[in-house]
Amino acid sequence: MANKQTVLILIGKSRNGKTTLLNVLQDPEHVPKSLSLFSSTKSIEEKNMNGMIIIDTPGLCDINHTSSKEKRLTDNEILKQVSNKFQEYSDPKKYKIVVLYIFSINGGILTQDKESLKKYHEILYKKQDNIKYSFVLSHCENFDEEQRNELKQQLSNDRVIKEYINKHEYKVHFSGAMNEDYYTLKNNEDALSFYLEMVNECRADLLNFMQN
Ligand SMILES: Nc1nc2c(ncn2[C@@H]2O[C@H](COP(=O)(O)OP(=O)(O)OP(=O)(O)O)[C@@H](O)[C@H]2O)c(=O)[nH]1
Ligand SMILES: [Mg+2]
Repeated sequence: MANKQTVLILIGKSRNGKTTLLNVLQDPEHVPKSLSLFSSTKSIEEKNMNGMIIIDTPGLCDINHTSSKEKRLTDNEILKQVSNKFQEYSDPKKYKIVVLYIFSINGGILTQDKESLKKYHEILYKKQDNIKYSFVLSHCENFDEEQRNELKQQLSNDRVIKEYINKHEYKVHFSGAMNEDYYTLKNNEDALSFYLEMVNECRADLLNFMQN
């Protein structure tokens, strides 16, 4: 797939860590904003990272909050826009597409995740040489390689997820991010360097998957 431009599409349920992953890919030491209740990405955003196009999308299944100035898109509107973006980059001579479905291990994998996955899969899945799919488990900065392998095993044991992995060849990757709290811990030197090492390991593994 040499000389083709890589297009990364980040999808998943709201608050699962799509935007954080984008930021960590750009800067491994990025510290995300602290947790909030509502979705923050309101529209599709496209970034260029060293020639790679990264498309961040609003998450599905968020609650509609009226206090926000910007109206939230409905799930169907989001799916439509993501599908249009996918079509825009679908020329296999020019692009290779990497679709990353983000799960958060923070709250576990929910029914909403599986429902969202099914909807995205319907509009984004094509068995084509220039398109790859992977799940990413976010919030993994405090898991070493062995623990991540254990998580991967757990994920592949799920009846629904197993189908995607075995039949449609979805891969499994991990991501993590630094956190404000990590910097305020006492005697935190070792913990800090451990978290950063894990963030970097996950990031390197993902970049390798995307670029090859
Ligand atoms: N520690 C840690 N926190 C994370 C990670 N990913 C996300 N977070 C936290 O979760 C919050 C929500 O993550 P976002 O990246 O905004 O999630 P999103 O999927 O872009 O959310 P929407 O745009 O609302 O759909 C962040 O502000 C962080 O506080 C991670 O890998 N590690
Ligand atoms: Mg976001």
